Amino acid sequence: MFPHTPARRRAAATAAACALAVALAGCSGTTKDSVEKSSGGAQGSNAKADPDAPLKKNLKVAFLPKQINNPYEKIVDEAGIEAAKEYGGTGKEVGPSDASASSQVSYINTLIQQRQDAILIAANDPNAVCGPLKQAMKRDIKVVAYDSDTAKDCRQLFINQASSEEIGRSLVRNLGKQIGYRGEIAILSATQNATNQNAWIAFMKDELNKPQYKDMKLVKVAYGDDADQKSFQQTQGLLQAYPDLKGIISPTTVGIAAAARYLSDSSYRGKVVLNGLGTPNQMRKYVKDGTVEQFSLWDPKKLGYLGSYAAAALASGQITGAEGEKFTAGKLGEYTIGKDGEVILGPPTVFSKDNIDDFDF
Ligand code: RAM
Repeated sequence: MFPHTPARRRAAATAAACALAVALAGCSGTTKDSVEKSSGGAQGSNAKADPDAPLKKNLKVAFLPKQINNPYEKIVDEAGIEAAKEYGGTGKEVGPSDASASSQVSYINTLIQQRQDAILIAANDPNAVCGPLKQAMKRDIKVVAYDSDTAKDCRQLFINQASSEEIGRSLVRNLGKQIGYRGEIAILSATQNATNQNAWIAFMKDELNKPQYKDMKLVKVAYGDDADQKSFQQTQGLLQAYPDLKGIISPTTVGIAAAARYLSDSSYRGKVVLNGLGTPNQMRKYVKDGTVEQFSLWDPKKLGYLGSYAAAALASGQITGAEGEKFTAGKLGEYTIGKDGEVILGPPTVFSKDNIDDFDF
């Protein structure tokens, strides 16, 4: 049904390999300089870690989400603020109302002026936030990316919710199974610059190059900008433009909820498969009404909690961000810093009608 001539296959494979290389290097325009430090980002190799140092009291940590009105980011940040109370510090959340590339810059500048001990950022763009974040690190403000990374030399740690590779590949595997490995599919993403989205999409494309997906064709990557209305309209647009569409992967909680809302009220309900990343509370009704069979996510509360403790460990000198260093994240226990200052929370959970009522977030 979908001709895969050798030339087309080769071109597709090259494109996917490039996309993957970009994702692995930290995305769009990340330079060699930004990955030159083998461990721990900007300051990881200079300072010395003291694993026995106690967590400092009265630390001020600030969460800067992609956008303030994203329900997922809210859960993450609130959990991080709660964690700060646990270790005797103060947390807060500030941020823009849209997820555009440079919308976070002025917030970083204000947080520097306020002399926060640590800034935690879910970056809307890997590079646009780099100048001010480097300024922050120069002034000994620790920088932790979470959810969506910056270029590697613009932060000391990246708290990743799950392995980016596992997220990307598993979404394709899951959707493939659901549609019998056959037919046109589309991706409904967030913003075009989001590091996390682009890393996942690169792995999705790479997965799709495997022989078992030869009868599946990715026809379009659409961008809903993590805005509910735009994501809803993009879903409608996809279904109009590709009447044979068999499946949509939306690796964003905003996108998948808007797409599910569109599908549930349309003639496509139960015919077009929707999979991706969503919160159980936003997706519950669509699982119950048969619009969505399954989707995945991790526990966003744990992500915020882990990020908060990692920031405190950095600001207390327990860790510097170098590979191999360990720290204790309160009740979550011990974590080890991996390559390039990455700390991984754990594998994602798949939600379906069988388990969705066990979760409340
Ligand atoms: C949205 C955002 C966020 C992503 C989740 C899964 O809320 O795009 O960055 O991690 O979805």
